[in-house]
Amino acid sequence: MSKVQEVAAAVENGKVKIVAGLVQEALDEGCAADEILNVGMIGAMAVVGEKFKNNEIFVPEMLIAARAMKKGIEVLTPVLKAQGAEPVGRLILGTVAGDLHDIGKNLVGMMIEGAGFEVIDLGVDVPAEKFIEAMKENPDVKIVALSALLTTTMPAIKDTIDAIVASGLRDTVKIMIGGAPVTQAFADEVGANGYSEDAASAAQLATKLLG
Ligand code: B1M
Repeated sequence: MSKVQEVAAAVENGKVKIVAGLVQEALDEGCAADEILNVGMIGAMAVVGEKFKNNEIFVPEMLIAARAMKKGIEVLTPVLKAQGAEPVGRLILGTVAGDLHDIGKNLVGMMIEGAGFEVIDLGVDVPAEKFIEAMKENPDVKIVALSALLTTTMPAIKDTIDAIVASGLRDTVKIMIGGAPVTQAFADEVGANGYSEDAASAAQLATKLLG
């Protein structure tokens, strides 16, 4: 098994403690950082996402794999930055105003990072104005991703989208939404560009929206 394959297997199987060491060994052996990222890590997370979608693994395994990937990315980030490798795109993510749930959002962020994006995570209980401020500060952002876990905070998704429209910035971004009570019908109703049910499909959707 090549070192890159070892990295992929370690990420897939959530071997948090050994991933950073394996990534370093792969770099020391002369493997290209982007190959380690794309084949070893993003590829592994795609497998994890598929397994999650097919109910072969569940949230804890996905969280551990995501954590393992983060450890590897910590080692790769300075190398990739030094090489000037650009992320595929930048995305603003947050849980909407009034809502403190962040476990799902964090998973979504990790999976989207795994798809090669740079994620600007605004956290939880994010008012519409803060999303707009972040869009103004980061004009190259192509996607805004809104999470809500409560039926009572779903209207904050609509309020956020309405505020983005009112700010005149709606045409500069695609907006994707999700969270347990959110549906495709709701996404259509509030004028979002896309909805996804889980973190794995959120990463696929972000890639599609960028296209
Ligand atoms: Co809360 N809570 N909670 N809670 N909580 C729920 C959501 C609830 C369903 C529990 C229940 O009653 N059965 C219920 C909501 C009912 C409703 O609105 N229909 C509820 C309630 C009522 C509340 C409070 C109001 C309770 C109270 O205080 N009386 C309160 C509200 C606080 C607030 O936000 N203002 C509250 C508080 C909390 C805690 C703080 C204790 C804690 C959150 C801790 C944290 O997040 N750091 C908490 C928790 C843990 C839950 C449950 C048990 C678990 C949520 C979770 O993390 N799931 C939840 C019950 C449940 O879901 N079974 C519940 C795991 C996570 C991986 O899944 O978040 O769904 P999920 O994310 C998924 C998808 O939804 C999707 O992908 C993720 C991964 O696959 N997804 C996206 C999420 N965001 C996405 C964005 C996308 C795309 C996909 O694109 C942008």
